Amino acid sequence: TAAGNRTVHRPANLAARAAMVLRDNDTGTLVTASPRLYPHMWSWDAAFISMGLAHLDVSRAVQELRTLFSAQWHDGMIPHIVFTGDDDYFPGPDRWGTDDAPQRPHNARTSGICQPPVHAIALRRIIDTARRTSEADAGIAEDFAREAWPALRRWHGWIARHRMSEACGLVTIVHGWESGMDNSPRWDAPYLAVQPDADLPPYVRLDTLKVDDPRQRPSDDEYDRYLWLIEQLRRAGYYPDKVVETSAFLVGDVFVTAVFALASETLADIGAELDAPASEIAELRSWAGRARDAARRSCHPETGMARDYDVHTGTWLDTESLAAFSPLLCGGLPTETEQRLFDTLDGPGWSGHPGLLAAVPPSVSPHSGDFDPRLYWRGPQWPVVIWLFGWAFEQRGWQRHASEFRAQGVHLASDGSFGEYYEPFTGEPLGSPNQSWTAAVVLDWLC
Ligand code: 2M8
Repeated sequence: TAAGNRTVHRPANLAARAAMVLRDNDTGTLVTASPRLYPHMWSWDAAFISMGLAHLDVSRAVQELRTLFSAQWHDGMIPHIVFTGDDDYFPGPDRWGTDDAPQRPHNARTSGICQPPVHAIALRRIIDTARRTSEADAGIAEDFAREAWPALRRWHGWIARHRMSEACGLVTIVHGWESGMDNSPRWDAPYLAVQPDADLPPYVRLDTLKVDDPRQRPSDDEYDRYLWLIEQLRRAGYYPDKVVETSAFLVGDVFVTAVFALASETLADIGAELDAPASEIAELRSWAGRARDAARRSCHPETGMARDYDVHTGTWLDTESLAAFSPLLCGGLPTETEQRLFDTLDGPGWSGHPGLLAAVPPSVSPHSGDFDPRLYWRGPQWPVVIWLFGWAFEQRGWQRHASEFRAQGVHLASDGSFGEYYEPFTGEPLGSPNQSWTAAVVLDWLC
């Protein structure tokens, strides 16, 4: 069937196509983030991909996380990219220069930063899916949860130790890429302080060659800053404390903080089911509590919208991005503030904007001066972020919002192209087609 120019697939057909994307992008031990643009494993993509895979084959799903965790750094960090042999991506491992870092894993080449810690959430989802499927699948998932527990604890411990900022309590990031929302207007002000000098080694971008329209990607000026930060990280030898001391970009990220709170609580629940030591569970819950408090304290006193914090300038960053709703992921707000946030989210500046094809929030409010409906993290809708909010709503007992996000998310993706992101008014898929995490969350919505 077709709605206007847009093809619309029925659910069964859409699920079959999503499964095909995951199979096509599978190299055997990892599913690449997308076929051409991202031919490697990304940390938070892998988490979402694994829970999509759980609907096809639970053993394959746990293998995905196993591959990622086997590239964990000795200090506990889960790196943001695990490189495959393919060198068709920039910056690749040579540019990162992580081979010289003593903390790096010896069996894999990786980048030297991290991404939002959604992995415990994926594990939870895999266990729940497997338990619904069969006893045998439940056994596979639970055995893996026991196997993965130490790695996940060390990962959360790394964040708690090195990234919970004394200045604002939020989890800090040292590169916009660590937020997962690379060129979001959230980072415009902090990036002004990142001034590449003549020492920036020359480079050639590859990403802009792999999308239909390079204007859907960050600018060259932004890439200079991204690469300059890598130069600084490299010079700091990727030692976590030195990195935090020397990076020109140091920002408390309220979205990562809320994800960390939610994932730490989720991991603690998994630990309780596995009879993990009480002290380890309590430690996770205390990290969750600290992160939740910090997310709450970030909220603007009048609007209730959550904010990031620029540690170098000591300023709160007010940006009309989806991250402003982060406390809804982890809780901790007074009921009134929470209600106000929901009203804003449902209102005309967000999901309730009358022009949207699907009633789910865009990455930036269409009412914001920063909004660009076609530009990456500056306006398009991202199914994967919608999934995360929807899942959290379900956990928190907000079933109506959860099922609304699911139905509208499916509607957005029903053209079957599994775009990386979508133009919110027309539903045109943008960025990479056949993006694995889009296929994975659509599969999860449909199963
Ligand atoms: C995008 O980021 C990478 C850099 O990490 C890139 O632009 O090359 C982001 O959307 C990020 O959140 C995502 O994990 C990655 C792979 O899908 O692509």
